[in-house]
Amino acid sequence: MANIRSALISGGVIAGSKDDSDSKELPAVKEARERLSSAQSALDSTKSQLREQKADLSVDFGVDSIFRALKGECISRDSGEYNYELCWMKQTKQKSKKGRGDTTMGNYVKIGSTTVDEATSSGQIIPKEKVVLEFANGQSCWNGPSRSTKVILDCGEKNEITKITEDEKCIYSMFVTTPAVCEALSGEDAGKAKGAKDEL
Ligand code: MAN
Repeated sequence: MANIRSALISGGVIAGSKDDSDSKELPAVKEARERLSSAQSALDSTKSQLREQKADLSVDFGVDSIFRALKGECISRDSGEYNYELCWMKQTKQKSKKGRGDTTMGNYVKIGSTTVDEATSSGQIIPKEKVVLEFANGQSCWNGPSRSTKVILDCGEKNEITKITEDEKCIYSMFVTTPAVCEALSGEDAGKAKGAKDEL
């Protein structure tokens, strides 16, 4: 009797006992279980792609999505105690040179604008409108606000951080040049960028 049962189990006609159900289950059941598990992982991965794409659609990439191409790129500048990093459309960071770890200076929120006083070639100071990438809700400052950064953009041939200032405790300005804002600027600034290119 026992021999007949084990022949039926090994032939896949009946399932084994509870204890060995994993190894001895019917091939059709095993196959169905495998199909279910691979369909489940395909569903999970599609769901996570959907989540990522929904999040991406909610990001402000500017007129004509001009800043989309910069997403995922990072630039940095060595300044005083820290290396400062801008990961476009994502985060700004202060990285300790003494191995004290990184401090997030803000997560990307939106595009805005600000007015900056600028000297003309004749030395006259005039207010100029600049495109700003706003980063907020960074690491909280001891006895202060969450860190935030205004990334003030200017037309330039390279993506480059030119200056960082801490205007108030934990509130930073990062001055950055990029070709991404050249189109939006006046003839004078566009000429400046072209001049930079011609010098190469
Ligand atoms: C760190 C840096 C500074 C900041 C202080 C505030 O040292 O993030 O920029 O002013 O913390 O405690």
